[in-house]
Amino acid sequence: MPADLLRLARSGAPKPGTGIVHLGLGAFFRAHGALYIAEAMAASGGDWGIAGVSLKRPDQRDRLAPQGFAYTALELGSDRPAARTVEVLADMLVAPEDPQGVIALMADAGVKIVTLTVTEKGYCHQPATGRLDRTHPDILADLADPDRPVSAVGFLVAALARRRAAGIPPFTVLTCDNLPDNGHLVKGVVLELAGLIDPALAEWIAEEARFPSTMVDRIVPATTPEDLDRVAEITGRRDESPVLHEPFRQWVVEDDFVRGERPDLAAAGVELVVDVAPYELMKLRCLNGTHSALAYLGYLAGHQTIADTIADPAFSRFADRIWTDEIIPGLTPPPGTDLAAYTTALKTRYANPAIRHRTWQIAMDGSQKLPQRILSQLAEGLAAGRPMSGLILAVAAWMTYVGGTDLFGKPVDVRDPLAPRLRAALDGAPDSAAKVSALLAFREIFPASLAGNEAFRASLVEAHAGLARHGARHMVEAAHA
Ligand code: CS2
Repeated sequence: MPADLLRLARSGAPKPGTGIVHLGLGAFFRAHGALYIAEAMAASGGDWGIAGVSLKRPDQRDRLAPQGFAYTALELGSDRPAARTVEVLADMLVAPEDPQGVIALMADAGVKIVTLTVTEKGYCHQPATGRLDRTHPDILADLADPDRPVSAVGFLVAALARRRAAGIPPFTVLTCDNLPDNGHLVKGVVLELAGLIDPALAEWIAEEARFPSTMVDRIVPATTPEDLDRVAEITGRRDESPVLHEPFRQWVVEDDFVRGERPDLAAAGVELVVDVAPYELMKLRCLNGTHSALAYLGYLAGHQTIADTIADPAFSRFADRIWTDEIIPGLTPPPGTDLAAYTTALKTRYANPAIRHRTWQIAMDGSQKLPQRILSQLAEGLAAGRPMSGLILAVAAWMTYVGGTDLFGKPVDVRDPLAPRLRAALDGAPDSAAKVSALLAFREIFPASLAGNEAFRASLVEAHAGLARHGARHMVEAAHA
C-alpha cells in the first residue's frame, strides 16, 4: 500500500524565482534545509527557489535532471513511512563543467543567499586553528586562477567580486555544516582568500556581507541502491535520487541576513536566535561527538550501523556514561533545554532501526571531525580534572581505524584527506606508544597543549594497546567498570 504522497509545492502558484544557490548538494541538505525552505515558501511565499551546485561530480545532477529536479523525501521511524515529493530545486549545475556559469548564477541580483553543505574538509581550513590552509591544492588553484575557482571558498569569493563590480549587494553566506562557530569560520576563510586576491574586496565583504552561524540536525544516511527499491515499493514510484531521513529535525539560525532578506523560516519551525553557540556546542558534542565515538568503536567491534551499535548493551551503557560523566558537565545548556532529556532523546534516535546509518560512513574524514567533536571537550575536561576515559578510548579507536586494518585483521577502506599521511606515520611505528606519538604529532589535528599532556598520552597508549589485545567490545565494557 503506497504511503501518502504529499507534494511540497504550492499547487497552482507560479513557480518561484531562484533566490538561493546551494553549494554541495547532497542528501543532507535535500532532507533538511531544502525541506524547511520549501515549507517556508508554502506558508508565506517568496522567490526562494534553490539552484544546486555540485562542486565535483555530475552524478547527482544526472539523476535529478530527468525528474525535473523533484525528489522523494522518505521519513522513516514513525509507524508508517511518510513520503513527500519535494519540488523546491529549480536547477543544478556541475562546477567543473561550467565554473563561469556557477559564478554568473551566484552573482545574479535575484540570489540573496548562498547555502553550503560542503562537509568539514570543504572549507579548506586547518581543523585545529580554523584558519585557511594556504597550502591546500584547491586554494592554490583558486589563487592561480580566481576566475575559474575550484573550492567552495573560491566560488564565494569570485561571485562576491562579480557582484561588487556590478554594483549588486552581496549575498548572505549560510553554512549548514557541523563546525563550531561555522558562520565565523566561513567568514574567516572567505576574507583571507579575498584578501590575498584583492584587499579592497575583502574590506567590502567584511562590511557588507553576512555570515550567520547555524546549527543543523537531522540524521540522513547516504542513499543506497537498495533504498531506491525500498522507496519504489513504498511510494509506487521509481525515484533515482530519493532521500531517507529520521523524523527529528532541528535548525537554529543566527538571524543576521543581508538587508534582512530570507524565507519565512520561522513559519517552518526554524529557531531564529541571536546566539547559536550553545546550540552548536550541545549538538556537536552530544550528537556528533558520540556519533564518531560509536562509529570507530562500533566498527572495530564489527557493528555495521549506529542502530546495531547502540542495540549492543555494552555500547548503550558506554554512550550513557560518556554523556553523563564526560560531555554534559562541560556544557552550558541552551535556553530552555534539559541536556539529560536531550541525550535520552538522542539515544532513541540512534536506535531507530529503520535508519541504516553505517559506522563506516560516519568514520569518514575523522581528521577533520575529531577536533571539534571530541578533542576540544577532551582538553577542557582533562583541564577540569574530569575522568575522560570514554572519549580517550574513542580517540584510540580512531588511531587504530586509520591504520587501515581492523582488529580482525581485515583491511579498512579509510576515507580521509589525510589518509595516506596517517597511514605512513603509523606504518613506520612499531608499537602502541610509537603509533600514538606519531599521530599526536599531527599539529593540524592535535593542538600542542593536548599533544603535550603526558597523562593523556599515557592513557591513549594504554587504550590503543588494550584495543589490540582485548578487542573493542571488551574495552567499551571496561571503560566505565
Ligand atoms: C554524522 C552527521 O556523518 C557524520 O559524521 O555525525 O552527519 C550526523 O548524522 C548529523 O550531523 C546529524 O545532524
